[in-house]
Amino acid sequence: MAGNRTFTMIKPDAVENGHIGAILAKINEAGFRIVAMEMTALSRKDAEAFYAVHAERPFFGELVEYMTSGPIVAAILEKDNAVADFRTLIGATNPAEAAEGTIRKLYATSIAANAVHGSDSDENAAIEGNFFFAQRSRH
Ligand code: YYY
Ligand code: MG
Repeated sequence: MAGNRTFTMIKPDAVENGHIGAILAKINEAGFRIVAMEMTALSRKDAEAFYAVHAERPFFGELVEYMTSGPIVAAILEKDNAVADFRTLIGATNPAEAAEGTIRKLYATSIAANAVHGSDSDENAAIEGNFFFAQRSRH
């Protein structure tokens, strides 16, 4: 059903800092149902492919370094209006600008190490979910 799923990653800083449980609790409290979840790690090739849309941006190298620096948790989440509601729950990309109570405000350490990913459209939610949970031969 269109519009009821999004994709998230709990990023390496949040995993390293012990925030998996707290972040999953906030996700559940906000009314999202976890429909798939995996703790894994991104290879350089995975990270470059996942963030290919940012390949020409000045922060791309740092982003790939960071996203391959440790384990992550990938998950598909279900809720009405999932993409927009999840972006509200995580807050602005730069945690310094994120609203009080948002996941990035609470748990991010910097704009690069900003604790969580959230899809920006229904189309990308489907692509990103499939990247982790359909294409098992990615390595
Ligand atoms: O969707 P969102 O994660 O909020 O931000 P994007 O603009 O898609 O950038 C993806 C990712 O890149 C962001 O979560 C952190 C990193 N990044 C950065 O390190 N420095 C920037 N100026 C912008 C983004
Ligand atoms: Mg984005």
